[in-house]
Amino acid sequence: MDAFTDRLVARAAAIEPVLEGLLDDLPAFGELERPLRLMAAMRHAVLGGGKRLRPFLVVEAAALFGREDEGVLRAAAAIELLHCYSLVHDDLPAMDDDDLRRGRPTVHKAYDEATAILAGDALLTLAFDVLADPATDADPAVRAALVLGLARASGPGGMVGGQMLDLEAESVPPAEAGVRTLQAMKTGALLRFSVEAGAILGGAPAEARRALLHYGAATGAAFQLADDLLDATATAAETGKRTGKDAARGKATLVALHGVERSRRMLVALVAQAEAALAPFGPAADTLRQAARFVADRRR
Ligand code: GRG
Repeated sequence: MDAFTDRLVARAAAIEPVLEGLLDDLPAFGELERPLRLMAAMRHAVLGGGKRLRPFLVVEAAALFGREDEGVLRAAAAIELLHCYSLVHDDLPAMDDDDLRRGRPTVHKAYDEATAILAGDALLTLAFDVLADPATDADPAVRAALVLGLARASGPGGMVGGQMLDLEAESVPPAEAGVRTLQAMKTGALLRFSVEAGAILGGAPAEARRALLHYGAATGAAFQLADDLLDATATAAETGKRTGKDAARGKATLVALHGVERSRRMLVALVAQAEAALAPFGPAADTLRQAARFVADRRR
């Protein structure tokens, strides 16, 4: 493993016990019985898999401003909980209808559809619970900024809205600007917010925060373009392994509009944009630079 991958793995290992703790320690109502099946489904959705890329971005962005503590890990874990909710719901029969996620049965396969819907709902609400908890940050203004940022990134003007536009794009294919917008909402917004959350936690000055937002937007766009390139260039054997509706349908992507070669050049340009946005931070931001390259070069 190279030094960057070592760091990604080490950061993921640090997030794991925080996620475990949050999933074990559900906010309870007095002595009421705990919903054990729901809790098991939530654990299945979250634990033991995933690159933990969004937590990595939170932690690395906060570290740029010298902040590395339990509160940062809690905020990073909250964003991962929300990401896992989106995966659970995206895999449902009404959406992508996937049988496998992170090499294991999807939540509705391992449990049932109603439990998967509830587990997703519970992960979504738990994410906001964690951000609003004073254990994440003593300053109510910081907590409010995190809650508002996550709501905007994941709600109708972000991930959920982007997913709706993506579904509609199957019947009415959008022009390029429409594809870019829906992708920025569907996958870009949460990646961008992950970087922003680190800046909020680290008390970044306005200019540094703006620079990080540019970095996050370019990295988010690179993530989606790389994903679409991986789909477009998958071997027949790899495509056969994919079970969901995504494997079959023609999706609205930049690769579909521009082809593989041009898309690869666009991906290189996006990484360059992400790196350029980090210029004000100098070598201190090298890990974030490597993260943009990793996102573009990954094999899933
Ligand atoms: C259904 C509410 C709802 C939203 C769906 C973002 C999204 C919108 C769904 C996620 C599902 C998906 C397959 C999106 C495409 C982007 C992608 C490959 C996400 C997977 O993220 P990674 O690569 O996964 O970070 P790991 O497993 O490493 O966390």
